[in-house]
Amino acid sequence: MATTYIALGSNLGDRRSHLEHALTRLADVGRVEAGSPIYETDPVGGPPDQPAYLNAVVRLGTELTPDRLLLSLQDIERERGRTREVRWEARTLDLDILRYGDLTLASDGLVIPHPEIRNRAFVLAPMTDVEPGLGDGDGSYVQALDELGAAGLRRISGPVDPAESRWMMGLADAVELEGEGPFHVEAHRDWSNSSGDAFGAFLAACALAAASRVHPGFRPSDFAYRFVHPVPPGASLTIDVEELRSSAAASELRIQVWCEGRVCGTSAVSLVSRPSDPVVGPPMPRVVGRDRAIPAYHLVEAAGRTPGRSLHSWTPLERWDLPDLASGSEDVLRAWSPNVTFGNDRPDLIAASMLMPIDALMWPAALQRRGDLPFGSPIATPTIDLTVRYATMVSDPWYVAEAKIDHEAGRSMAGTVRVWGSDGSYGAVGHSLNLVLGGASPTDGL
Ligand code: A4P
Ligand code: MG
Repeated sequence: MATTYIALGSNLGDRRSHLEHALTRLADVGRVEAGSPIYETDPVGGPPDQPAYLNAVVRLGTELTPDRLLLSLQDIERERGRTREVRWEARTLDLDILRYGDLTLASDGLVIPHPEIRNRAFVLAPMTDVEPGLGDGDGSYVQALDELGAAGLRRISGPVDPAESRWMMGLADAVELEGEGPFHVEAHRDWSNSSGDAFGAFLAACALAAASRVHPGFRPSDFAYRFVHPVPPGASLTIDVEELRSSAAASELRIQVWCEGRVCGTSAVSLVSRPSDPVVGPPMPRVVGRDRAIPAYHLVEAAGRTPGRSLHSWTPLERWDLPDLASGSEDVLRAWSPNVTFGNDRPDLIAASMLMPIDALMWPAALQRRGDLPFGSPIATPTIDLTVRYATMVSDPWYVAEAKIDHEAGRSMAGTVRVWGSDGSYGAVGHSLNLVLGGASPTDGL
């Protein structure tokens, strides 16, 4: 079985359905192992005034030879009415072989690796989402992407759920709120799981999205969240916002997230009309390169747990890097968190990018070190208390987050999370207090 990377592109007709068709059909051609989120991208080259593209990359395991694979891809293109008149003209569906194992090939009809990989951010970004460690003789693709820049790319979905050959919902879409409140949102299955992994981030993002709807021009300066009860996937949430104080410069809100007749989370948000004053924090820690990052769910699996769907959905959005945890010498987790806010400066997503290390990684890290909780036993976190102080959160391609376990005793664990921008500026500090139940079914005793 060869591991291949296939680029998907469309800028004509119902672009999303062309990509979805391709994903379904790729599952007939081989095994879809992973897939990037969908990006909307500015057209590169070709005739002027072309519509924007949708692009994605899929990792496909296949038994087909390169020539047969190309023929199969061209069949799929034709099923979507692909015609070829002018080079780089608008197209319903374009499927290119980027890599085929370690094969190098240059024949008349087929060049592998695809010669343009390094010149195209619309290929490099989704490709390194799927596999941050990829590169060639000229260096890593992550570095090539850093040099090229990611202007003109916008993420519009979550990554592929390989079990179902579909694109998962991105956090921004999952918490899209309508109207003026109370707000209603479905606990989307892509962002829910019984142990709460990334779900605290989802609820926090709901609260922050509600706050930003009430005061669109304002940004959060202080944020506190208490995750009180687990929420079943698919449940209907109602989000109430009460304004406690307001002026032209600032507002204070209390937010309650209701589920099935009871409050599952409460939040307090302070908003300001202009960015808060810079906070002087510690310098950004040394981190290893993104190309050596470890997906978050690998860590959870290593701790003997089954990662929930929402944790998978985070993984390709984030490139986790945990040098200190790996060595076991320090109670510190460090994570690259690039692109969570990519093309988008919504503070709810920025906050979610900070919640992740706490929510998803701190508990398994503690588990790994605590002999009293055996590997493989389910854990649940019935409460999470999180307070965040924002400094200057700017729109930035990526952030570095650091989560440090300050204290753990019995079933509770307290920690600090800090966030830096890629320029080294200090972004935010959060404190979290979690109650961890181990060895019980996630909903036992709640
Ligand atoms: N071919 C050679 N090597 C390969 C390979 N590794 N994979 C041959 C697939 N095909 C390969 O391709 C022309 C010929 O390339 C094929 O007959 C095949 O035998 P095509 O798909 O018929 O024509 P094309 O796509 O117009 O040309 P090309 O050179 O493949 O263009 P690209 O590289 O696909 O670029 N901007 C954005 N934002 N997003 C895009 O997806 N795509 C293009 C097209 C331009 N601008 C874009 C995007
Ligand atoms: Mg092509």
